Amino acid sequence: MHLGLDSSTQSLKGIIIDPANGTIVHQTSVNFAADLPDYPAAFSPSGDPLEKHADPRLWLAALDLLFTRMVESGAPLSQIKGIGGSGQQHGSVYLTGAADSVLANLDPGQSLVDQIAPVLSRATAPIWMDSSTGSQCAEIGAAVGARLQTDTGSPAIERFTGAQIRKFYQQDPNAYAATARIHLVSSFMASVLTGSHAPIDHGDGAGMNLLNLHTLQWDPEICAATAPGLLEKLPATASARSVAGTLSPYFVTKYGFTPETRVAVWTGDNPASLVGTGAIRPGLAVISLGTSDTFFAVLDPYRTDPDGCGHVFGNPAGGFMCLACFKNGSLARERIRDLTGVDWKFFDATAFEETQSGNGGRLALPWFEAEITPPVLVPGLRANFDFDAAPPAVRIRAVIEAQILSMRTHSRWIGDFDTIRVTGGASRSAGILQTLANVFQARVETIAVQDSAALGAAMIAAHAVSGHTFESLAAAFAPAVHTTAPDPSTAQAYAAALEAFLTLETEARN
Ligand code: XUL
Repeated sequence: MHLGLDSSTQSLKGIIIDPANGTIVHQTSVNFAADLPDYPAAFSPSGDPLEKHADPRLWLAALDLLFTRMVESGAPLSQIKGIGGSGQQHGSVYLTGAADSVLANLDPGQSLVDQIAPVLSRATAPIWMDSSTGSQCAEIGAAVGARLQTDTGSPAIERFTGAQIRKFYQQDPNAYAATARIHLVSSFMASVLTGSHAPIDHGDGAGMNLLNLHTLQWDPEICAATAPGLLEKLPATASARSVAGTLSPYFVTKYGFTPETRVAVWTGDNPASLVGTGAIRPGLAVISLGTSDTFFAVLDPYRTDPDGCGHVFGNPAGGFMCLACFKNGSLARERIRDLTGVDWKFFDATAFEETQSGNGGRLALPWFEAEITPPVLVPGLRANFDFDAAPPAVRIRAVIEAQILSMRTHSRWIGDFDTIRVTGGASRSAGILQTLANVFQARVETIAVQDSAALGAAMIAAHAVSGHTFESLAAAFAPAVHTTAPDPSTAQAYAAALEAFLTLETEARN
């Protein structure tokens, strides 16, 4: 059996798969807000609303809690051969030189938090929701020039780890100097599990503006332009198809894993979702409706986004994937549901039955937070009608259609697709699935598991540790279980809606 973990923005999820039988054996999760309210998952240490950090102790406490829950519910931890994982992308964890011996000698009698917190050289971890590094991006972009995008897959991006590291170096040079290792959330979690510094894979590593996609190594010139001595502080790079190490005795003693359990190199949540949705070959696009909404697909050879919003990441199965990320995803849907005061049944289905495709031209850009795609730093809802006076169903369709039309517009550089796999919490909504099919005029498929990042992480472990092929794993765990066909009679309404969307977006950005 193989365990996949997904350390995301709002939760830590675990899923155990049995590849021999093609079965999902166990699923558990820890919800950060409900279960660990003492450690904030997204806050601003300075009060700047563009700044978003997490308390890294959260991820450690969640790991102990998740395994405790798994033991309590009888999960077969002693039968796990391999553990894989994914992390929210771009977030970074800063450790002193003392981390090496602390990680190697974890005492099962104490918690992970108590032992690892003292070796954090930075108390907080900037995460992907952070948009506060505009000046650092300008500096890195000016120093490196156009090859930053062609070689790393993205121009200088606010939430990417390079700009975040530069900000830390500028604001707290002493703490930066005291930092011996900088990990991503993914490689940090793998390091805790193995008891030694784990590598960063090419999927998550490409979200740092530091990895040269031609050499698959850290780019020395770009690292030097980002912060002094950075190259020496980064872990090694590795393929997600390799093993990081064996499981630390801490977890063997405390939770009943066997000492032979091996830990695969972790990756980012989007690359893991690519695997978990079975989209590791060209031709199939994925829309992940999570805290962020993302649109991604394999593209080999890769191309970069001419508008400078999108990214290229490593595909855990080899080669590359292209991605567009929208920050106002499920949090915006939750805000609109709260504002309209409806229940999820109304939000997911009734609202779409009570309104027409195209919503009579009414659209609302839900930029409750600074947006990533397109880049918008001043938050706020932007509607082209009297939003507050409209009935709930009209307001809901206005937001969902704006989200989907934005995806349509800003994913064009990746390509046009006949079939799109949809995953994440909001893929339960019949109204959203039908609107996606109609806006893209594509077949929309869902798979049985909504947590495709955790599933993908388990599949990566089954591949890296036990040699199962990605094709056989996708056939067993990610077949399409439901298909929504596009309604061709809506194509004209959405062609008009796209024009209205572009007008509204252009006005809102000026
Ligand atoms: C991708 C991105 C988000 C996070 C969410 O570039 O920033 O999708 O990975 O966890």
